[in-house]
Amino acid sequence: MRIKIINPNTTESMTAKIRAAAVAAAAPGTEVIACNPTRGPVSIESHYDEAVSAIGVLDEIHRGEAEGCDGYVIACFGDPGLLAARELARGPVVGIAEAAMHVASLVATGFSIVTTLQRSRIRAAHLAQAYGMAGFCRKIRAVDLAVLDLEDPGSQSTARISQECARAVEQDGCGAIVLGCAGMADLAGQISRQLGVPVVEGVSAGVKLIETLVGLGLRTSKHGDLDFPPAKPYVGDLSGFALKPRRTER
Ligand code: 5HY
Repeated sequence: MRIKIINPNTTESMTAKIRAAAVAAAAPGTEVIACNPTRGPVSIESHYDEAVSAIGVLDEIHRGEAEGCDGYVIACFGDPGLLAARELARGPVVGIAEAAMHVASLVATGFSIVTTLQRSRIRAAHLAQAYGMAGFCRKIRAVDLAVLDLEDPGSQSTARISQECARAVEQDGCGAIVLGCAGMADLAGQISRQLGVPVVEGVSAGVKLIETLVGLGLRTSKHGDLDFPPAKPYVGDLSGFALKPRRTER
């Protein structure tokens, strides 16, 4: 099975961290391709960053379809371009926010999310609502670090994240923690051991979900709104995104 993990931002050190988490989670026999777009924001911290980064995600899905990928993980906690990616892909696509929230809801009746910036809490709340996870989500906390601070060993980011997770366990009535950034993919094991609760990061959760879905023989439904997008001309710089007419495969 070949799974493509797409870091929607353009920071290669973060892609390397995501790749390591994905490879550690993958079963023997699963090939992991980890990539990031070559154009777009260095980190995703706003609706604007998400909208622009979705173009790079779709570029990578197009390439992945040509490379014969069986499934995809979108490795940014905003899950940018998720539904558009599902329209393009034959196999399953999961976002790490979606994956982590669903997995946490299976091992606890409630989870708290620990993310980077205060403003990201609102985007995470929208996603919890959209995924039907709001009832499981006890609280969304932020550590007031920019996404790229997680790449800087001098930022004390690991200590601040684990302290915030500890506060969540003490104060929120949650049984599990969801880490709210792909740049935290290396921290789940150590924080879980420190706190004695499940700590879910979405990259490994996403890889295991894709392995499960592909193993069950499930593909993205092409009946309804996730069918391949209608062919039409695109003009200007985006003309390369025009799709050719195709016979729908079901
Ligand atoms: C992420 N940003 O996982 C998100 C986190 C966020 O560049 N990778 C990013 O704050 O939305």
